[in-house]
Amino acid sequence: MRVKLILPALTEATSPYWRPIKYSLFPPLGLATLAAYLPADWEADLQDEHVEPLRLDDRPDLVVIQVYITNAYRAYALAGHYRARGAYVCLGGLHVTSLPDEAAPHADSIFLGPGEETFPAFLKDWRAGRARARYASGAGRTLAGIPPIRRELIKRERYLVPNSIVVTRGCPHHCDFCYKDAFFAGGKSFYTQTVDDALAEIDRLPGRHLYFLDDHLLGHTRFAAELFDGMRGLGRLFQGAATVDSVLRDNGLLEKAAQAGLRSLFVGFETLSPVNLKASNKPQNLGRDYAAAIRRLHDLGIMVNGSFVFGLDDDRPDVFRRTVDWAVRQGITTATFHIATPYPGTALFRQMEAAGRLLHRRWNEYDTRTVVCRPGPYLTAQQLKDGYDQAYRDFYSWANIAKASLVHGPLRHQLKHLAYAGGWKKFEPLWNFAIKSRHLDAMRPLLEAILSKVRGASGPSAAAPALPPASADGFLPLPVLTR
Ligand code: B12
Ligand code: SF4
Repeated sequence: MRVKLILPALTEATSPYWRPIKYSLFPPLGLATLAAYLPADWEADLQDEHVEPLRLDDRPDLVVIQVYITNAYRAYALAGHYRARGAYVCLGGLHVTSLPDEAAPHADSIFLGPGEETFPAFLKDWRAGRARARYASGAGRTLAGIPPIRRELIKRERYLVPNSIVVTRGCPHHCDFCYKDAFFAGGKSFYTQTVDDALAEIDRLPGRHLYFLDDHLLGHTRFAAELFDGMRGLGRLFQGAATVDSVLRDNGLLEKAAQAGLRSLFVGFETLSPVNLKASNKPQNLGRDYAAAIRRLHDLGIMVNGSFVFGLDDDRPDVFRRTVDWAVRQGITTATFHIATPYPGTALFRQMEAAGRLLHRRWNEYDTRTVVCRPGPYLTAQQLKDGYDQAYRDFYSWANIAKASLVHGPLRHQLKHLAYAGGWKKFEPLWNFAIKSRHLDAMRPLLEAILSKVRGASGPSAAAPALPPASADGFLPLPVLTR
C-alpha cells in the first residue's frame, strides 16, 4: 500500500511575503506523528510543499493532507487532484476541525481534532472496507502509549530545526482569539505525555538543540518540573513558549527549565491594554507585571520573543509606536506582531461575524499580516495595516536592535541580542543561500553555539564559545508562533 502525506504550502513561493527561512524551520510534525500508525510494510512518503516541489504524477492509494487556514485552498486542490487519480483522500487538521462542512466535499474522510485517536480507528475501518466520511476525536483523547513519531520520513537537511517536539497538547487557558478551544472541543483540551515517553522522544533526537512547539510548556507544573529534572545534565539547549503568569510564578519551575537548557521563550503579551485583555478573555495576563516577567527571564539567561496583537478594539493610532517603544525599553530580543485575525471556530470569529465585521472569507489571507475584519472604533483598516508594517520596521531597525541590546548588563548578552535580532531579520539573502544550497544543516551548530548559556544581569557569564555578532544567525524568534 502506498501512502502519501502532504503538508501543502500556504501560497506559491512567488508571493512577495514568502520568507523561505520561516518555512524551513520546522518539519511537519503532525503528519510524522500520524505516519507512526501506518503498518510497517506500507510505503510512506511525506512531502512538505514549503521546502520541496510536490510530485504530482504519482499514484498513491491513500493521501493524507494537513489543512491549516491559510493553506486550505491549496489542500482542497491537491485533494481533488489525487481523488481524480483514484486515491482515497483524508483531510484533517485545524481548519477542517473549524469548518468540517467546507472541507467534507473535498475528501473521502475528514478528521476533527487531534489524530491520535481517529487516524488508527480510520485505518482499521479502511482496511476492512468500511471507512466513514467523518471521524471526530473526543473523550478517548490521550497521548499515553502513542507510537514513536516517524522521524525518518522527515528530510532533516531541509530544516533549520528538525528537532521540533511537542510533549503536551493544548493549553489550560481559553483566550477568545486562540484556535485551541475549537480544536479540542469534545474532549480534554490540555493533556501531556508521560514524562518517560517525553524523555524517550528527546533521547531519539540527535544534536543538542530542541524546539518545543507546545502551546504552553510550563502549563502543567508537575509534568514540566519532572521533565526538566529528567533533562538536566543532558546538555540540551531548547526554546519554547509559555504565559506571563507562569513566568512570574515563584515555584522554581523556570529555574529548573533554565538549568535543563531553556534559552529563549515565546511569551504572549498580546497587548498593553487591560481593556483588550479583558475583552479577549485573557485574565491570566491581567494585572501582571510584564516588565518583571521579562527581568526574571533575562536574569536566568533566557531571551524573550514577545508576541503582540494589533487591532483589538481598544487600540488607537499610537498603539504601534507605544508597543514598539515599550518592547525596546524592556530589551525584548525579538517581537512577533500580528494583526488580530479571527479564526473560524473561535469566540472572536463568532463575535466578529455577529457584528458584521468580517471583511471577507478568503482564508488564504487569514495570515495575521492582512486586515480581514473591520477594526474597532479607534482605527481604520489602513491605519492598522500601515501601523503593523511600521511596527516591524521600527522594532527591527538597527537603532532599536542596538538600543534594546544595551538593556542587558553583560556584554555577551548584548552581543547575543544584537546577533539574534539582526540575524533573523537582516540577513535574508544569507538564509536564502543556505536553503538553496542545502546548507541549513551547516547552520545548526552555529545556532547551538549561540544558544549557549549567558547569564543575565544578576548572574555570572558562563563559558561559551565566542561568536562575532555577524555569524550569529540562528535565534529562532519564531514570529510563526501566533497566539
Ligand atoms: C510549527 C507551526 C508552524 C510552522 C510549521 C507548520 C508545520 N510544519 O506543521 C510554520 C512556520 C510553517 C507555520 C506557519 C504558519 N502558521 Co503555524 N503553527 C505552528 C504550531 C506552533 C505548531 C504545529 C505543530 O507542529 N503542532 C504539533 C502537531 C503534533 O500537531 P498538528 O500539526 O496540529 O497535527 C495534529 C492534528 O492537527 C491532526 N491532524 C493534522 N492534519 C491531519 C490530517 C489528517 C488526515 C488527520 C487524521 C489528522 C490530522 O493530527 C495531528 C496529530 O494529532 C501551531 C500551533 C499548535 N499548537 O499547533 C501553529 C499554527 C498551526 N499556525 C497557525 C498560523 C496562523 C500560521 C501562519 C498563517 C502564521 C503566519 N502569521 O504566518 C503560517 C502559515 C501556515 C501555512 N503554511 O498555511 C495557526 C493556525 C490557525 C488555523 N486555524 O489554522 C496555529 C494554530 C497557531 C495559532 N495558535 O494561531 N506554523
Ligand atoms: S492564546 Fe496562548 S494562553 Fe491563550 S488559550 Fe491559546 S495557547 Fe493558551
